[in-house]
Amino acid sequence: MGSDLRAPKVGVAAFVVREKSVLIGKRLSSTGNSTYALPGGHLEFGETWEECATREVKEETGLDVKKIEFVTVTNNILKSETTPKHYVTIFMRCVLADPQQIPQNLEPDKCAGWEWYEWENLPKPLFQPLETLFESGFTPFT
Ligand code: 8DG
Ligand code: MG
Ligand code: MG
Repeated sequence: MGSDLRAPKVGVAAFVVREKSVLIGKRLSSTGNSTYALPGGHLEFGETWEECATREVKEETGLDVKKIEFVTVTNNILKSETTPKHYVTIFMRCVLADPQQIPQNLEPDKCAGWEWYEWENLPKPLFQPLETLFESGFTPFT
């Protein structure tokens, strides 16, 4: 007890919703490499979930978002990674502050590019936490 230096991390992922679609990108990061996922990142010390979602969406896509709200949380033990990863992931939902704004790929070392996909027509393979959520019947649309 207490000898395991590994600890679960907190991830925040954002459903940026536009009509029936969500913004998805192919990951180039080591965790979940080549799988499709939402914009998002690690919760920083002192941040609210809303602040983290807003910051990560801006850093990764250039988009400004509003109406940021909590939707669900998942516990993800990623065993297929080179070193096992454990994330508690907070899923937030938001909409574009300016519906005309176009996503940019601002971290091309981490993402192949951002595209809008309808929820019933998501690209494959999804990042495992998103796949699990999708398979559970969850929808980010109310
Ligand atoms: P940062 O250094 O900018 O803080 O982090 P990042 O490089 O942007 O982190 P990330 O891997 O994109 O996100 C952090 C973790 O959040 C990720 O490793 C696992 C968890 N996570 C999920 N589902 C999703 C998802 O759909 N998208 C993103 N981006 N992260 C997710 O469990
Ligand atoms: Mg990030
Ligand atoms: Mg990220």
